[in-house]
Amino acid sequence: MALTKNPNVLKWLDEMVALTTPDKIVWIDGSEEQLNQLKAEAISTGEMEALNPEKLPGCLLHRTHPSDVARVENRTFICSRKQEDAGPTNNWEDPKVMYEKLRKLFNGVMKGRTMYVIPYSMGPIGSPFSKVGVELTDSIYVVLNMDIMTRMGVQAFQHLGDTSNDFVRGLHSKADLDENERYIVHFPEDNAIWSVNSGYGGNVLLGKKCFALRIASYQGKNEGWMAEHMLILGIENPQGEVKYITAAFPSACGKTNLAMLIPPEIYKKKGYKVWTVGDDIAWMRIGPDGRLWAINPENGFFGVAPGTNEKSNPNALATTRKGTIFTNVAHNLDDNTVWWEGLDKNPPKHAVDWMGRPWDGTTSKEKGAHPNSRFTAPAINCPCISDKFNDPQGVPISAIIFGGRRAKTAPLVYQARDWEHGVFVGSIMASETTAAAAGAVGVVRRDPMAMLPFCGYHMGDYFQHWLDMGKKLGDKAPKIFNVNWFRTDDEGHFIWPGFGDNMRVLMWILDRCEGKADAVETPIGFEPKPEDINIEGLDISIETLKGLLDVDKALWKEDADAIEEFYKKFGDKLPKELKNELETLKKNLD
Ligand code: GTP
Ligand code: SPV
Ligand code: MN
Repeated sequence: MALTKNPNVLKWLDEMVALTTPDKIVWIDGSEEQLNQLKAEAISTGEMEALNPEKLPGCLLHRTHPSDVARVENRTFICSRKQEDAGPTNNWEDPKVMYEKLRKLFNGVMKGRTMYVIPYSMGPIGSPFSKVGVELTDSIYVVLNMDIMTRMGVQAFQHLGDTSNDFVRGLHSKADLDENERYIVHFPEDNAIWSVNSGYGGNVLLGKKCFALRIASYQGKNEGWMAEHMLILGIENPQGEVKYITAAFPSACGKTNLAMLIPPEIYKKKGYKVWTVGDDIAWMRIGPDGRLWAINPENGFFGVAPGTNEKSNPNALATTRKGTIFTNVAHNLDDNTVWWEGLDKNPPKHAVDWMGRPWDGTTSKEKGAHPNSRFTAPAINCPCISDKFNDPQGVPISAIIFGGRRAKTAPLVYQARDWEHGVFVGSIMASETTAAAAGAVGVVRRDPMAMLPFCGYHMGDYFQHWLDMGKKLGDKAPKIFNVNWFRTDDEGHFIWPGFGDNMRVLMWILDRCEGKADAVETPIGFEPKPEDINIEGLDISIETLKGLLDVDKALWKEDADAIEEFYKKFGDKLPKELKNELETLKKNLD
């Protein structure tokens, strides 16, 4: 029975049913009973495996097709009516042409299958920030993941109401998982997303990157707010005051880890605490007080498994100990648990690797888990979840941090001189590519604001939107910083210890926001004096820290040339403010 009377939903559903011709339609109400049924069904067909009920209660294992393990940026499209509106950084096709192509792929695709109708809210139900989506899918895996990642079920239809047309229409089918016919397509002007021939998270959990970033960034530009690829965390001082920070790092560059960090002993014993609001996406609006406020539109964490362990990120690990779905990790057959590279030093002997093949972790040279294997874990499991996680108003942001993986060039931390310079700093972000997207790993590419694969419109207009938001925020704007945890020495080892110790850098950042810390002016912005980063208890010297903060002018001149080249892409859509900032950088370097 239909869970809504909303005629806009019903009409669209009729059209999609006529196109895909499922045998059966199941409305997802979000009840425990229904979810248990679906879990049992997925287990009975082998789509999912139930894990050890004592060690990992309520946890499931799933493997995607080996050719379907990451986002596919070359098959991801922004189909705005005008090509210019998608801009030079997105794949584009005329919506008419694309709909026609996709209709062929979706035609009758659900014959013999069930269509699940998933209503969901991005953001807390009832929050002015929140938005509703409906995803139609033929995958139980998608339903169970959406349950963790969003506020899913009948409450979302209640939030939408009986007449509103403001919901994102998502259509997904695994089809045959044919990678040559795989398409992840966004129609921003239609509020629609069509995804076909994939079963991997970022391509099929349509509330996440497709809606909450690509469609939402477009909505945000039109409606005067921001959708960003950012974590949100709170730092509580010993007096109990909490200051909030957002940070944009590209995929697999440390957002989940920073969002859940454990303070080093020196801060812990003074009474500092860190609270997680979000680990991947922030929706930000200007509040009644004129400050920038952020919510996390998600309800769970779709985190990178490899490297997650008791030392690097104990909070993330604890979050995954119940009610979690593991995708493409190794299956330990001895005790029916999961394993991945970097979990511990005891890989299982009797195991199955991420491709489903028998695997002996004590002898095999191959990896047991895929480098982009993931956990889908409920946010409420997180030991450091913020008490503002469900707050409909979100949290006020004091600082915005950009960062990426740079072996050289970018120093440990620097501060932008002002908002306009900060937008420049975000726009010139570059990072080495990771396994989160299909393609070469370790290649440096420009990834403005970590949004290169996620901006749903022309990147030049996106820069302008950032500048416009800054004008509205005026002197209430958050301060902007850039960090790099990934500088390496001549042997390729990371110099900075990273993880929990990143808090030492955050403390300087907060002190700067409160006007409590000094800085030195460099050609690229303000940097801490080395003695203003607390390295007590670390075995790195002040000399090493100086090295980490060093601005190599020759490298930066090369970078300035590369930025100039990159900027050419945007033609007259490049805001003049950014052109001026580049000129200033060049002058400063001379
Ligand atoms: P997405 O979910 O893809 O958006 O990734 P993310 O930005 O949340 O990255 P995540 O925190 O999952 O980290 C990805 C990888 O970076 C993991 O292998 C981590 O171990 C590693 N990493 C995270 N923080 C640090 C750090 O401070 N230093 C070093 N050296 N590695 C880090
Ligand atoms: C990312 O790639 O940035 C992720 C994982 O957070 S995905 O959902 O696949 O986009
Ligand atoms: Mn991400």
